[in-house]
Amino acid sequence: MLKIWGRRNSINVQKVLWCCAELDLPFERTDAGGQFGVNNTPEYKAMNPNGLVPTINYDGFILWESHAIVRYLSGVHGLGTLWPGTPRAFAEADRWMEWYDTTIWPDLRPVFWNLVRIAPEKRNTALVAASVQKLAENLGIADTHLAKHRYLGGDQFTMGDIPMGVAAFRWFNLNLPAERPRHRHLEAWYQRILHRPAFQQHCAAPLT
Ligand SMILES: N[C@@H](CCC(=O)N[C@@H](CS)C(=O)NCC(=O)O)C(=O)O
Repeated sequence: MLKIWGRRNSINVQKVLWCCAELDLPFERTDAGGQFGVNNTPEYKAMNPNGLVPTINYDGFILWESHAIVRYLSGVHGLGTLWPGTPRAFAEADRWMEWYDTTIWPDLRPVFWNLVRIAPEKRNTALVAASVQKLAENLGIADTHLAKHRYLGGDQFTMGDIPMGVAAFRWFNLNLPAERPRHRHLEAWYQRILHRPAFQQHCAAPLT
């Protein structure tokens, strides 16, 4: 049985839960992180020395880092679907997982924290404004790509859509201080993502 540690409102845990639901893979989840604690106990840190969520134990194989987990589960259970079947197709999908980490999350993180988790009087509004501006520009790169492809990795849904799917949910649901630029192709892709039952089940709750 696959075991997952992590709270349901964590963006990184959601990637893994969504992946499992796409793969029809049963799992047992233990709340950890945030208000639940657990992640700083010696037992947890023996599994994941970072003290962060998510962590999985799949038949004795312990793994952390959400994208590594998504790639692993997709490779074991989704060859030819979530895990594209050729090295080139794999790279097409994988690129967007890397791009999320290097280009989107560094700006989305401060926007999310300031608008959702930090008290209004303590918010860094200048940082939010600058980060929103950079996000708007960078999301234009995905928009241009999606003008020619139904999904980020190509014509079918793959693991490459998972990190950007949870990021897009935040982008389109946060109460941003500026108007979003029109990204018609990104918006159409986001609608396709929103209609996936696995996404609705694990990733579409109000942001907390
Ligand atoms: N790169 C790691 C980042 C993990 C991470 O930062 N997790 C956050 C939640 S999104 C965490 O554990 N925060 C501490 C907590 O929840 O107590 C991954 O993708 O798994």
